[in-house]
Amino acid sequence: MIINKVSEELYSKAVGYIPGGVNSPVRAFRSVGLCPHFIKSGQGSHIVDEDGNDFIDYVCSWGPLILGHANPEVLDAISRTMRDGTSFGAPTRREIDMAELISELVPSIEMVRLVSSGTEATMSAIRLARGYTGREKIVKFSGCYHGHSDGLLAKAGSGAATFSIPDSLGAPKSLVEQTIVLPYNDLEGVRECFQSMPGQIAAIIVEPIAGNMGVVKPLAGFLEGLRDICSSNGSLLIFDEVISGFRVALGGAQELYGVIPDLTCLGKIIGGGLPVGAFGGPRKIMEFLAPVGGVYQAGTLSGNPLAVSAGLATLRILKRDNPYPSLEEKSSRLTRGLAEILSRKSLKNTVNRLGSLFSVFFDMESVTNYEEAIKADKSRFNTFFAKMLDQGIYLAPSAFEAWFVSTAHSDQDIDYTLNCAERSL
Ligand code: KE4
Repeated sequence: MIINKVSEELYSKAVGYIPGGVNSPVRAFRSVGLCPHFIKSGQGSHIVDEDGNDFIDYVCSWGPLILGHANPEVLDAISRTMRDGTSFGAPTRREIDMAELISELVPSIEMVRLVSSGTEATMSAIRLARGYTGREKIVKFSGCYHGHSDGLLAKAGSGAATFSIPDSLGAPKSLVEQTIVLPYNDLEGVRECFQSMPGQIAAIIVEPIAGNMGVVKPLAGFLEGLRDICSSNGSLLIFDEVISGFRVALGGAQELYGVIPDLTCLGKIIGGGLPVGAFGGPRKIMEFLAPVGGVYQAGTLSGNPLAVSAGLATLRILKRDNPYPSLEEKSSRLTRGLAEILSRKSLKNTVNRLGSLFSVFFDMESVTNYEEAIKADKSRFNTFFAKMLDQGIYLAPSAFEAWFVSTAHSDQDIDYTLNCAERSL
């Protein structure tokens, strides 16, 4: 039985100073109706909260920690860097190393601009696409979440979906009107949209593997179709690979599906747990950015030495060790086990997985878009979540998020998780 006493005390103090007691809404556990646990430390695949409860962690900071918590090589890179200072507001050698490595691992990225979050990356990529094409409209898909910039908070996934706030207060109507929201995996709908607005659409932004309505994979031909539609309409295809980048393959979803976007947005893993985002693409587009071109974008801590050293160390380890086959093996064993337990208990379910990224939908046979995802049995998820938490398994506190497996998750972790699922269901 998990004691949550200290966390409850901390939470009651936190809500006095921080809206909802958290610095990011989904952490508030509101969707699952529980008090959030204040985390004290993490090591490998485990986190420990302020009451001393130990959990196997499948949130992994919402994706960045593909190597697990406090990876020794990553910590070593940060500590070596910080001895020379933390930030200069000037170019550093390390930023070239990072740009070169990203470009090597994601060949469609000839040039890259580092920022401090995924939101900044997608917001800037959209502005760049508008500046490059001279057009204003953008297309996104319901259930996809691309961070919280005004124009992208239309039928967003993740926190917004969890709170079923399809559009956010405060996002100017004039701006959101420029955002067209279509159903994910509906290629015909995209075609019709472009036919109805010839020459007006600057870009499509898409999670090539959606991770913010639960995990939803592209149907065969969907990404290829988006590529063709953008190419024949002079619009840019933007892949938001903040989750999928370096997660599903070293080259991300674009390597896996062989579909090349015009711009790619990155985040999470490329910061190794510190704040880094990035967006990149061909030189002919990227050089529209200031100070070369007329699209302004900036950031005090963009390319921050500490954050870049953590990200560089992480990417170098992924390149050196190629953990993807073992991540695949561990994650498939976990999802097969979960599906088998659910089926044995004759609980209808579907598990959408790609590599070490997956989610479980209760009471659904298949989920290929947001409209289907929201039909999944949320209350059963919430009961499952609470019972797993009580046994020391820390899942994302929302049916609209993903499970993340790291290189630090052991076979024992997987076995124990399956035992807990057996008891929870
Ligand atoms: P950040 O600004 O939170 O670094 O990144 C925004 C973002 C952009 N694109 C995708 C595909 C994303 O998933 C995200 C952020 N993901 C959420 C949860 N899936 C972060 C968790 C949170 O909001 O606290």
